[in-house]
Amino acid sequence: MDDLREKYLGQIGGAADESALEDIRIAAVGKKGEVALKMRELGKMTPEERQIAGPALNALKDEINSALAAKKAALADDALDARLADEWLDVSLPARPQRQGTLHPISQVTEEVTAIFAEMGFSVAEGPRIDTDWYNFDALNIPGHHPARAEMDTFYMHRAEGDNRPPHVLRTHTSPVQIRSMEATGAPTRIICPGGVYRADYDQTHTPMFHQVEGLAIDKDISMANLKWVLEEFVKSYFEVDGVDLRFRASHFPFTEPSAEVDIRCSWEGGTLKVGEGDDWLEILGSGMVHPKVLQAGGIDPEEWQGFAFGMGIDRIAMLKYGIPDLRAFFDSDLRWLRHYGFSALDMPTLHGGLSR
Ligand code: 2NM
Repeated sequence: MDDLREKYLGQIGGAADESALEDIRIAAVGKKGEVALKMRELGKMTPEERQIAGPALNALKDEINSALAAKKAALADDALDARLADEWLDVSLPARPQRQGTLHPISQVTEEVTAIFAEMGFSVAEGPRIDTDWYNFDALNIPGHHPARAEMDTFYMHRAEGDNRPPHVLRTHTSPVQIRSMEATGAPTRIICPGGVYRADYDQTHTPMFHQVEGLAIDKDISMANLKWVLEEFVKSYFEVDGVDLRFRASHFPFTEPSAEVDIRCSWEGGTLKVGEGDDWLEILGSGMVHPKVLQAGGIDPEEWQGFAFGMGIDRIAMLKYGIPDLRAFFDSDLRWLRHYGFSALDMPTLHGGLSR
């Protein structure tokens, strides 16, 4: 029995894996194993011999079974340790660099503006960048002879000889989207229209393609007072200040009556813009009450409805907020510039999360 114990405990100790252990179990304590064979020999013994050998064989069987279980657990532990050593992951490492690509400041500002107006119940409307001269001009009370057509430096689409379709232009503002939206949904309505617009102009402060956001609110009793409140809320949210003075200067646009240009109080001390303090004024947008003829062009009865509209340059307010000095750099696709002024694509602006972080 001592030989058996030594032999099997030795084999168990050296077993490399669970299947080797199973072979040892069958050979030692299986139904036809060596311990079972020895037990069969108990019948040939005298009662005195049997009284000693029987319990001793049972004890040996128990001992081998315990050793098998212990070795099985040890092998499982080793296997787990090996996996842990092999499959480790350092969760304290920094995330992979995610500034491979960045959000262009114009996209960032468009998202910010959209988030602010969404909070005030405005939804986003979009439309074609190539539109008819009717949607871009006539519907907005800018007739063919109107100087605004010439002033706008419009890009006209080429027309083949004999093409009788109405002339098409690259839209010079996003107002045609608002006419289309009036036609499609009628009144009441509250929309903003952000997007690219085109004018044949190129110098330090003008690019032939730039971005605008225009707003439109139409209801039974909308007034200039509503316009002032909405714009004040917008300016405070956008520039992330608690208070700001607005100055409404009488102006003229063909599509609004009355019309006003809006300045905000600011200071340029030390070369950086501070909104809401100081003695300077900064023009940021144009606005007014939508002209009855424009409502009519959009299929809305001006006897029943009225509304305000406004428009501003996205590129311009992006430059002001983020201290970008040269407009033309917006469209150069210079990777170094984009990395410097770009925003993380994962930080979508929300009012509760902070617009610009
Ligand atoms: C501006 C200034 C004032 C304007 C008007 C309209 C429409 F389509 F509703 F008539 N949209 N945007 C508007 C009014 C735009 O931009 C400086």
